[in-house]
Order: sequence, then structure tokens, then C-alpha cells
Amino acid sequence: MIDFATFRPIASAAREVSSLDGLWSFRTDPDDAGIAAGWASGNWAGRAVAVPSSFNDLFADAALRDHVGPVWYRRKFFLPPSWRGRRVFLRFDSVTHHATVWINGREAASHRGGYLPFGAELTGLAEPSEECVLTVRVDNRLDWTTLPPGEIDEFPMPDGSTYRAQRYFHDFFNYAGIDRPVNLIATGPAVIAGVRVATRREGSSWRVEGLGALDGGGTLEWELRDASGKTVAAASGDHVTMDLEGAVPWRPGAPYLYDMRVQARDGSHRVSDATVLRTGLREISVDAEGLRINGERFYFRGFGKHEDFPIIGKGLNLPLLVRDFELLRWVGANSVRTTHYPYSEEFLDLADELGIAVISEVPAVGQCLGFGEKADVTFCDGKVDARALAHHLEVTERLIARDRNRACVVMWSLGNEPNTQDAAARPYFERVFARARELDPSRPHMLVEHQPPELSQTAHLSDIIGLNRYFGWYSEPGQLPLVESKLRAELETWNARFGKPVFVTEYGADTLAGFHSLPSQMFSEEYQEELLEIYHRVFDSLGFVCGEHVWNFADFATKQGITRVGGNKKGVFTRDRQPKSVARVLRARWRTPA
Ligand code: GCB
Repeated sequence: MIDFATFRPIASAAREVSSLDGLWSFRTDPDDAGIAAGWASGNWAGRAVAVPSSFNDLFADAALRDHVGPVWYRRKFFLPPSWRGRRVFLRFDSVTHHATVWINGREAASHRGGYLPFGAELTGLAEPSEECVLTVRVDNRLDWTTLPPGEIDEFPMPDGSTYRAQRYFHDFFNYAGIDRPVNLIATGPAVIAGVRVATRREGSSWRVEGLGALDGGGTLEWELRDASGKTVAAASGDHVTMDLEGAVPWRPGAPYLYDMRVQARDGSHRVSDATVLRTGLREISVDAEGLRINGERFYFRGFGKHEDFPIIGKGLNLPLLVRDFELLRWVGANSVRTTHYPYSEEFLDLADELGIAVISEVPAVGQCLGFGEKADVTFCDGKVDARALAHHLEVTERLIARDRNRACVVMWSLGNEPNTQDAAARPYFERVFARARELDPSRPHMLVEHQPPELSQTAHLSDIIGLNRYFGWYSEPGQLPLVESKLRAELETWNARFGKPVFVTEYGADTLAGFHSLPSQMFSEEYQEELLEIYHRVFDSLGFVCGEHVWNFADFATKQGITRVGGNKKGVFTRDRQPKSVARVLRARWRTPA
């Protein structure tokens, strides 16, 4: 069995890759009739769509933007003739939210949940030199068993049709589609089916541990090269350890990386599959003041972000990624939380390379209504149930499988703003934390809270308390003089009650770029600056505050509603990545070493 979490489409001497990105055919399936009508065969007329991209904002049609239900994608391809006799795989880096995949009308894979990779072996299903048809049914529907959760409202229309509206409780647009790359991969008979690398300090040396799984027999070989390309250690077997003296560690701002080259040899000792993991040596711990990386205190300065851009929605966009990392450097940020779902692997590649620490978050956002039995705080009557818990455990496992080898990932976030005052949240998150801790005890775990400290049933579970606070915005709107004392009192209560460091994972104000006001008022650039300065005074006076993440890095699209004018405007940068005036306030603060 191949674990597609770490089976990446990166070409090597023994792993060949052929991209399926490009223009595909597309159609919607509003009545969910496509399977019965035989659309899996790919024999239907569609319109052009881009992969990777979300489909919602590509067309001039509100019905497409707001479509609820399945859509179908199709493209044809040839396996290269040179792939005859090789094992062939198909990998989707992510499809949002659910996918079923057919090759020449035969089902090859299905996957629930967006933002994480999956794939299938095609050996025997597709023959080199023959035209193959690849069909994908993508379903964007959210319900109480999915993450994020949602609910669908149905309205009968005068013409006999049904208008469907997706209700969801998170504040970003429900973009959907084949959002990340699609690739074919060929290997020999022995395949690196899964790979893990962990690093820790042992006195003055570093221990690197490699754990691999093979599919199709053979043996695994490991070779660690330093940044100059020199081999510093080598070993073979499924489980290897390497001890390095005088090694250079990885840390945010000084991201030294080694290459762990892993190869599988088949029964006749031929190299059959090979991959490279960029590996940083670093160790994480937590004390009363917060996070330590390699024993040194690390104060988080940065943002919650979104994968979001005009036209492409949540589609992978490499120029945008380069621009975002450039802006992170420019403003002096050292970290990002992947609010509110796993980001692309290319995002993590850059974070590893450029030395940005990442808090990797599962897509558990919008669980605001309660758990198990009906919740008491609701504006509708939904609830998260046992099937959602099973899915939560599963995506936690898949996220950790994908991201655990990353030096940049320094903490796991197991959810954002669930209804933690519901008594049933406690057993629910005990299960989620226990699973995450069992899978990766080497990093801290947190749940991002937003309810009052006296009511939280879950904060004791977090190693570091993540807290989203909007004094001066959702509470005390326009009343900046009230913010400082309220914020200070609340942060002190969290720390005193749970004895844990506190990381303010969100704070900010909607701000219209170019709207100025003296004295400041809400939505003006001046208000955003003044609000952040008040928060910073408080953070600087409390030793247990271990991080500040402004909400948000950039303006982003969200669902239409009476509190949002053309999206959420809490960005420090506009949606097209130009600075608001507050960016210079942050730059002045963050570029001075903390
Ligand atoms: C929050 C959420 C975030 C929202 C933000 C806001 O607490 O975590 O997803 O976008 O507030 O701007 O309301």
C-alpha cells in the first residue's frame, strides 16, 4: 500500500513524473445525476476549466460561483511509451472537498476531505501508448460529518426546480475544485511506500532517524548530504539512525537544510524508486514562557493567512506564493498558522527553505454550534456528531503523515474556535489530542480558543493556549480606550487559570485600503494601526504571551453577508498583495530582533 501523504511527484533518477495540469473539460451536476447517467466514462460535452484552480470565480455565472453539489472534470492523456513495464501512479495534491476518480470508466480512487493528497496505482488500468480518459467527480457539499462542517438549505422554485444554498460557519469562501496539481508518477517494482524522518539532539550531536516502508519488496538506502552536497552519513534498512557531530541546525531565520536521499533497490539490486526529503535538524520544546527551538526561546511574529486570490480562488499559484514569502520577509514575520486547513506542499517547501515557522492546522473550523447533544449557543440547530469525530481523527492522522517530516512545522493546531464551552467538546477533543500526541509526541499541540476562559472545557489540553481576540472590533467597536485593560485582564485570566503560555493567534480590524480618518474611526487605516499598537503594548508587558499573529496577512474572499463588503478586509496587505499603512508599523516592530 502506497501512502500518498509522502509519495510526492518529485522527479529523480528512478521516479518519473508527468504533469496532468492544464485545461480540462468541466460541467456541473446540480441534480447529482451524473453517475447514473454514465458520466464516469467521460463521454459528455463540457466547457474548458483550468487545473489547478478553484472553479467558482472562473466564469461570469453566479449559478457556477454558488453551485452546491457535484461537478465533473475530464481530460485525456497518454502514458509515455517508455513507461511500459513500470509501475504507474496518479496523485492529486488536493481536491476540495470530495473526489471520485475513474480511468477509462473504471473507478480508481475516492477521497473525502479537501486540502490533503490522495492517489491510486494505475498499473493495469492504463496502458502506455493508449489514449486514456480520466474523469473526476468533485463534490463541494459540506454537512455535519465533514470538515469544515456545513448544512444545505433547499428552496423550491416556481419553475419546479430547487435552489440549493450551502450554509457554513467559517469565514472564508467555500472554494472548490481541483485546487492543486495532478501528476502521473512512474517507478520500478520496488516503491518507497512511506517515509518518515525525525531529528533530535543527543548531547553535542544530532540524531537523524529514518523510517521507511517498501511496497514490492527490495531494500531501502539512505544518504544524508549537507548543503554543499557532501555525504555526511549513510545507512540501509527500513529503520536507520545516523548520528552527526558538528552538524548545522535549522531554525527560523537561519534555515540550514540537508538532503535525505532515499532509494529503493529491487530484488536485482537496481534502483527502482528514489526521492529526496529536505531535512532540517531541530528540536522543539515548551516551557512556561512558550516555545523553544533548539533550546532558544521563539516568539511567534506573523499571521493567519488564506490560500486565496482573485479568479483562481484557492488554486495553487506559484508566483503568488513567492510574493507572499517575500512580503513575510519584508515585514519581518517569522511564522504563519495555516488557517484554517492544510496548505499546499509548495507552501511548506518555501517555509522550509526560507526559514518560516509553521503551525499546521487541520480543517476543523466552524464547529461553533456544539458537539454530541444539541448545543446551547446556536443560531441554527446543527451539531458535530460521532462521524465528524471519526473524520477529525482521520484528517489529523493524514495531516501529520504529510507534514511531520518538515523542519518548518513547529506545532499542530487541532481546530479553530470550536464551541469549547459545550461539555461534550471535552471528550471529543480529548480523543483528538490523544491521537495527535500518539502520532507525534515531538511537537506541541494546540486548539485555538475564542470563548471566555471560565467556560472553556478544552484549554487544559493545549500545550500553548491559542486565543483569537477582537477587542476594539467585535466587542468595544470604535472604543479603543477600553481595549488595553480588557485585553490585559483577559490574558492574565487565561494564564492564571490554566498555567500555560498564551499565543494570541488572531487580532485585527477590517480596514479599507485608502480610507483615512483623523481622528481614527473603524475601517480606516489609522484605526488598524492604533488598534495593533495597543495590543502590542499589552503583549510586551506579559512574559507568558509567546506569540502574536495578526488576522489577516491579506484581504480575502468570504461568503456574502451584511458584515462583509467585498470580502474580509482585515488584511495587512490587500488581496493583490500591496501594503496598507499598518504594514510599516509591523515592519518597524518585527524587524527589530525580539
Ligand atoms: C475569527 C476566525 C476567522 C475570521 C475572523 C474574522 O475569529 O477565526 O476565520 O475570519 O475571526 O475576521 O471575523
